[in-house]
Amino acid sequence: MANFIKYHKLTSINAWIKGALMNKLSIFTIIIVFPGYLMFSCISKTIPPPSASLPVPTEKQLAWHELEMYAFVHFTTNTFTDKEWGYGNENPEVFNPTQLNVDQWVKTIKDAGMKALILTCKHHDGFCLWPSAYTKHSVKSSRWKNGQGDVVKDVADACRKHGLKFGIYLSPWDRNRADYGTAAYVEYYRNQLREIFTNYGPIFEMWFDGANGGDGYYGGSNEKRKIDGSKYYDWPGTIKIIRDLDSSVVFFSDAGPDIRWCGNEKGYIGDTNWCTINTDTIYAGKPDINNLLNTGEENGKSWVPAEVDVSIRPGWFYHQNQDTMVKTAEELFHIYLSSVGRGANLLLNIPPDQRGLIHENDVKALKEFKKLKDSIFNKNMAFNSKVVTDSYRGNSKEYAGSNVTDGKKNTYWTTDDEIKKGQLDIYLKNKETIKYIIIQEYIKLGQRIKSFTISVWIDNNWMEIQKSTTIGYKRILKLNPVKTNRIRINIVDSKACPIISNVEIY
Ligand code: FUL
Repeated sequence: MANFIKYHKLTSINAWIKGALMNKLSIFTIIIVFPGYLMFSCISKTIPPPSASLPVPTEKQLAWHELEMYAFVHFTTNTFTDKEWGYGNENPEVFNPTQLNVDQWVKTIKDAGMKALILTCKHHDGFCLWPSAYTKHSVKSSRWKNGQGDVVKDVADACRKHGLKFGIYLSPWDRNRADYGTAAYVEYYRNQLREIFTNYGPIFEMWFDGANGGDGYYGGSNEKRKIDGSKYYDWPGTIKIIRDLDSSVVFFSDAGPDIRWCGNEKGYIGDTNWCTINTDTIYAGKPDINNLLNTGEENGKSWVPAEVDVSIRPGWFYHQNQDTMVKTAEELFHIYLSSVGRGANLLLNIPPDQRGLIHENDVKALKEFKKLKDSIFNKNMAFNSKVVTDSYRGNSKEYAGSNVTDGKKNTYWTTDDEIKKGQLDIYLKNKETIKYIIIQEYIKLGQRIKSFTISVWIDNNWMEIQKSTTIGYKRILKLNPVKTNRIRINIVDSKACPIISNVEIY
């Protein structure tokens, strides 16, 4: 009994202490912990990022977008025979550059602000710039270095030495081969790809040319041959062979699969340019698809961004009579705005001459182009500027407007999922004359914006000065120069909540 009383006294004392403690804890909880928790959770609440608006680029494609501008180099027997398309019967001995200096090519290209080089290892005439084990129709039968030279190796090495990426063009159409049009030729072509990818890689881009003209030498047959461009080369099989050798390469052709043609050779992509397209019905050389390639498709199922290929001269190969026809710095800058400035990449052809050098006139034009471009994009007036938006995702700073002027490519402004428009007002410190605006979507999560306008604050009013459609990886808008201290980007419509990672003003 004594034990019983003792036990109950003790338990009730314990209960009392516990109760008191609990009460204190409850009071403590109500006064301090709970509001603290609420405040903490408000501050630290992470709002999830928007989910991807499919399709999205692969890592390789993202890296490709960032290259923006690189050079094409067309060089073969045509350089010495003054032709654009060699017939295939050229004597390999004619290939004999007297002062070949690939360092001069690479330096010129790099100094112009380009990040890669794509070399025509074999053009339609079939002459190979490397000593292929599968044909005699190559540098090894030329007078250059007594047949001991290898242009592909020299260029690949020079690119690596100077920090440029190296890419290749290997014409599927071959006007020299007797077996062109048969299965044996496709095997020949694949063997050459194996050779190049094994000996000269890594290769950042492989350029498949859709041209299949018809007539040619074909080992002496001198006839017209037609192949079915959609089937003959079995592209999926060919591409698999290469991917197994080098998984880092991106493939260019009319239809992709990684990069698509822009639909013309004049140097422009559509003002509306979707990186997305439905590739199912497109194949290299298919007629009447140029307009589609030029704009892409808003609801395309695959991410296949466009590359704009154009030559600095009228021809793709060097011709002395075109020495005075080299595009001027202003023309090159216009091309830059119509390609890179519309979310495509620019592949600018710069053909070496018979000496094996990039001609002085081309070097001069490239230098002036670089100077002009640098003078225009000299000081980004928007850097670190205040940005006021009509809304931002979950009211979380992580997605606020200031992310577009912080100079970081992985931060962005975006809205709540259901909001498909938005306004970003960029406040400059002083009134400035503005001439260009650069806008970039955060394409990692897909291309979204369908239409937008630009307005400036003048005389206490917003004045609309530009109206356009897509933005994509990069949009550069040339403005009629205007003095203002406030610029409004108004996203009018978007496939999903808009996401902008960067805005620059010049
Ligand atoms: C075309 C070719 O026929 C031209 O000669 C040039 O190589 C150009 C880049 O592609 O299809």
